[in-house]
Amino acid sequence: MLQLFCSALPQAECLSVQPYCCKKLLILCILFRQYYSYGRLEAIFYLDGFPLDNDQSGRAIHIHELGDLSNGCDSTGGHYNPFSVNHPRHPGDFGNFFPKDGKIRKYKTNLFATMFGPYSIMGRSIVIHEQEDDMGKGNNKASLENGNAGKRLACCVIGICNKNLWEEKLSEVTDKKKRGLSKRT
Ligand SMILES: [Cu+2]
Ligand SMILES: [Zn+2]
Repeated sequence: MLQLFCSALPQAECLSVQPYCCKKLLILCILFRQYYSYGRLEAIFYLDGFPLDNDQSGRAIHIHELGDLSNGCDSTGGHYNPFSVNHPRHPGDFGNFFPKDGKIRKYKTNLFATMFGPYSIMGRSIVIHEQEDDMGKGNNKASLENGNAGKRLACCVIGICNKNLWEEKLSEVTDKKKRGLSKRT
């Protein structure tokens, strides 16, 4: 079993563009788990600090090609696209996330990305965008490349983590579900 962790500070550059969001978007924790190479990838999205007054806007999350933060989120390249297909069929096209009370708490399974073999996502990056992903329906070229999700708010490089983190975060995410607080899927 392999567990990966992605945690980072927000895009420094966007402080001037979206101060209300980036300044507070400090806790970014995305965990992955996959038991064996043909098993499906699971992920926990655990993010804090979205603006409370703008709760309705969806945020796109993707895996980008490069784990290079030398120029902040701008040096992470485009979507990780090992099979040269159109968006939103990239392995790291996770879709839209809708913060509640400034938080995203989401467990996803059956993801197409993998941690094993030549197409491993290890060492690549995750980017959280300012806007919603149009899921390839924007009728323009960018829609089929990146979903027109706008500015990069925050990003992190995917690396290996301590396995206790998974259990800790998962119980919180699934507890919320049981209490019916997480209605969006
Ligand atoms: Cu992206
Ligand atoms: Zn994509």
